[in-house]
Amino acid sequence: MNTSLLETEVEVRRMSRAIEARVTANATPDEVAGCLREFGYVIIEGLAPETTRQAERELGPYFDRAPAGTGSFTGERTQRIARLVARSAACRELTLHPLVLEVVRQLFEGQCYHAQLTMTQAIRVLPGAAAQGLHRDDNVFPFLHPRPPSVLFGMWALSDFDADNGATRLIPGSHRWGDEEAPHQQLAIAAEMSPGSLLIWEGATYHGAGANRTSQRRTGALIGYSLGWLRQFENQYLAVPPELARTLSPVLQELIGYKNHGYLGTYEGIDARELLATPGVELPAPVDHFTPELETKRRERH
Ligand SMILES: O=C(O)CCC(=O)C(=O)O
Ligand SMILES: [Fe+2]
Repeated sequence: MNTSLLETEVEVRRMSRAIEARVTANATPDEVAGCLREFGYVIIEGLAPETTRQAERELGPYFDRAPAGTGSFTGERTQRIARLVARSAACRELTLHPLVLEVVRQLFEGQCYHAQLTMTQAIRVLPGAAAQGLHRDDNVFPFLHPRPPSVLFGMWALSDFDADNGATRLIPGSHRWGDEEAPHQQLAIAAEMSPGSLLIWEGATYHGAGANRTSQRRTGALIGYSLGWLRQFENQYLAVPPELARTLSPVLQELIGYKNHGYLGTYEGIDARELLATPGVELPAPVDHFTPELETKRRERH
């Protein structure tokens, strides 16, 4: 990007506070999905304050023991707790938030039969932490940009998020950029929000944790979803093994990935959720997975 273009963008960003992608908890899925399509991110204020309070309590003992990261990306003053589905009932509830699931469904429509959970990670940015580099989460895949959404990340605020304590920084609209554009820091805004609010960003939106220049800790629970046929960021079958998955709701079992995606992810040729229902299932009759229902969905895409 040349200098004058950059200046214009910075100016537009300064003026854009009024059109910030921020909605209240009673927003409809269409409104939330509309913000994500337009800006590449959205903040939903006050969506689940009680559940995030519970999550904060449940994760406390893990944060007490968790080491900080070991590189500039993971952050040497940043703690990360994985496997939130296994570790926190409140995080299981956040993962299944109906507004979020409907937004994810809408954004992935036509790209997969169903979405899956890709990563769960509570992140605490400690006082003195340096800013994380701005990046695109979907760069873990060999995709060229721009492209339709493949990953959506939700950051639930478990503490205040502000410009000084390490709130996630994002470049509005950068989900539309090609791969040649550079993510200049000056274009980023801080996603300021209070506990219980949710920031969602599209995997192609440039973002990163901010620097923490305060004496307070910034804590969030990151819960990410992806197209049902992509490799998951977090190995969900190890994170949530069958003994535990068996005790969860069918929707959560599906999200974790136990439900096959057509011919992908079967167990003994059948839907792996049957292994959860009937432990020790062996040599079942194989099932056709190009069902008329999935065929119709596939054709709709073309
Ligand atoms: O902690 C944050 O605000 C963002 C973290 C992030 O983007 C990441 O680790 O990929
Ligand atoms: Fe990220």
